Amino acid sequence: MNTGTNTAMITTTIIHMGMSIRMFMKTQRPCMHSFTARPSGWSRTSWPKTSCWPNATGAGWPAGREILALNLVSSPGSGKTSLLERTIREIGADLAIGVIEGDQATLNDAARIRATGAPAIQVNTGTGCHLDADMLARALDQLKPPPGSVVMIENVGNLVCPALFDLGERAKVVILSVTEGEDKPVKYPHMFRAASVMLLNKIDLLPHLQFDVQRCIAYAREVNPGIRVLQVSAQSGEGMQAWYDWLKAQIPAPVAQAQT
Ligand SMILES: Nc1nc2c(ncn2[C@@H]2O[C@H](COP(=O)(O)OP(=O)(O)OP(=O)(O)O)[C@@H](O)[C@H]2O)c(=O)[nH]1
Ligand SMILES: [Mg+2]
Repeated sequence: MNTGTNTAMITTTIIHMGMSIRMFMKTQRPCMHSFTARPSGWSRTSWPKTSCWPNATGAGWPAGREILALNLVSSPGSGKTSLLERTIREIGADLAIGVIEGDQATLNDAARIRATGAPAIQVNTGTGCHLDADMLARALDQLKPPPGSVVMIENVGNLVCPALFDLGERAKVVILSVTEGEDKPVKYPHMFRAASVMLLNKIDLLPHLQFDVQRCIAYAREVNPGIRVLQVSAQSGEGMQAWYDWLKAQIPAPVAQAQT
């Protein structure tokens, strides 16, 4: 084989390698992010003049900027957006709440939140199955939550990978609805272990289901003995006061006092 042939072979190999790497990068690209919507509605709540928010446990944007961020995680359809809609309608006058909505596609959930008067940014993850810190940082740049506000992050509906990503939130709140079966905490232990609170939603449906609430709670405590469990219905409003009490308790005293 002469030098010319060798050079041609090497060149062809390099071109193929380049194509393969590009193909790999394309197929491995985790998410297509698209950020939509203009936040509005922050002005309806008065803001504390001082901000004394302590650092959240997760290092990140929200903690550094004195924002209380909660990461709402669950399987699809457990009622995350319904819970947020009711929460904003019922206590949105006391707490400044902004929302970041994560879904693979559509602007539906951000539109539902905006209909309550709260600001919302929709993040579409394309093929991605969770929000990550980069997506969150970009969404926060658009949301521009003021110091002392609450940012609710509705993660992509999925009980697996959102458990593994720290978004700088104060806490993960896992929502499990009674239509999903009581064994979910032991089947998806990482999610229930990562969460500080489990909201057992759709309890208005219990009379129609074979769902053992006590067994479900025992399963949750088996994987996470410290998990707090609140039984709620985002539809009827039953049990929601306990959720509001927990939420307000996450707000440090100086800021809470400044808001009154
Ligand atoms: N009966 C009953 N239905 C509820 C309750 N909460 C939510 N739903 C219904 O459950 C369905 C899904 O609610 P969503 O709030 O869209 O659930 P989600 O978790 O935001 O869904 P994704 O964003 O798609 O993951 C809707 O039809 C709601 O009306 C509840 O407490 N009781
Ligand atoms: Mg939703």
